[in-house]
Amino acid sequence: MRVSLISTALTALTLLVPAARSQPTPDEVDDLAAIGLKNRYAYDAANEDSRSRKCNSSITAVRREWGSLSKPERRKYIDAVLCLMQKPPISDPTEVPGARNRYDDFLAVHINQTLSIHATGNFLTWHRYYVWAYEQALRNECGYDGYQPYWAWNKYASDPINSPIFDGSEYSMSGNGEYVKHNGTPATPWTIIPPGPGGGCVVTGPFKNMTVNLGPVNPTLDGVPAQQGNGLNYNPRCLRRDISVNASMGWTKTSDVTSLIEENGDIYWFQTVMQGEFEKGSLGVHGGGHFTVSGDPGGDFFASPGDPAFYLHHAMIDRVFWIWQNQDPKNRLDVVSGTLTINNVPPTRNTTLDDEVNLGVLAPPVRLGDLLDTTGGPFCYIYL
Ligand SMILES: [Cu+2]
Repeated sequence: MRVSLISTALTALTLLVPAARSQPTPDEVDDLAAIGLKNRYAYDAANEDSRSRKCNSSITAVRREWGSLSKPERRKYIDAVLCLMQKPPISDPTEVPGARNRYDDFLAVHINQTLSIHATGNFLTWHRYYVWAYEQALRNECGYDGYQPYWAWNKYASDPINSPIFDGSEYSMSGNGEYVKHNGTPATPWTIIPPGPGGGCVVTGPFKNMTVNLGPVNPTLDGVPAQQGNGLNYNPRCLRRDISVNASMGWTKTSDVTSLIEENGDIYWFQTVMQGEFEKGSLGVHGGGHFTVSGDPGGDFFASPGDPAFYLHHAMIDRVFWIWQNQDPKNRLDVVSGTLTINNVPPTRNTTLDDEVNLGVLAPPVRLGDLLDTTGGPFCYIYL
């Protein structure tokens, strides 16, 4: 008898969903996710040696959309992030003199590796592993019993400031920055995001007193200069945002997400369109999400994980990758494209499945090919 372990898990989980959880209206991205999950069950059922067989029903984690979490569930996640910001760092102080807490350890690794993890062959797997390591830290070091939530950009693209993620309530990831006049955000050499209603310090919600300690390296906000050196020195300042409906409507609408998934069957094009074709004026859903938040460090290519919304954004990036993979599991679970250097500058060899993905102090190195299946390798999670 072949019963999909994941579908058994899902049935069990559906029964456990608390009644208090609100159910957002499913959209076409959710439809593609559901089709993908069905495909994946069928694929697993037909393949005895499917890697997901180790990821059984009792341990499959389900990552959910922020707006579908109950308020107490949101608050548990927020409190775990605040807890991480209170724990001592484990980075080598000679390498990361500015790290003051465990949250900074994650930011430091991203700053350090920025030029070898974006527009490279490892972009999707590196960030998948990175978000997973963060989720592990929240759970193992801060007692969090949920999983990494994601920000379904498209559900709130028309009004991100009033979304449950950024509405500034105690159940949000904090609100917009205070209004400060500025000249807009130079997202790329080809695209300047017009100034929005923020630009200053975040003064509402759970992260209003947060101190950003590292970076910026490549700031995009007027009046916030890059720090001297490599971005890893101590540079305490407030969290700033300039939430932009221009960016969210520009690149993260439902049609932006569905076309990315449906019109790019090849991993090269999928990851290229996702990350943005800057010279064509496109930020892609990746850049679109980052510049919906903007500010400091959100608008800094290197230090963007210094804004705690980063992890919800990158969970959605990972979900879109997962949805894309599940449209054709037979052909999309062992794919890699790209080289070792950003946009292949300077030129380097092609990335391979046997390359190592390295997160420094955050997690042990793993073979890239083992990070391509969210229900195989070190991972055991799906998205609902
Ligand atoms: Cu990144």
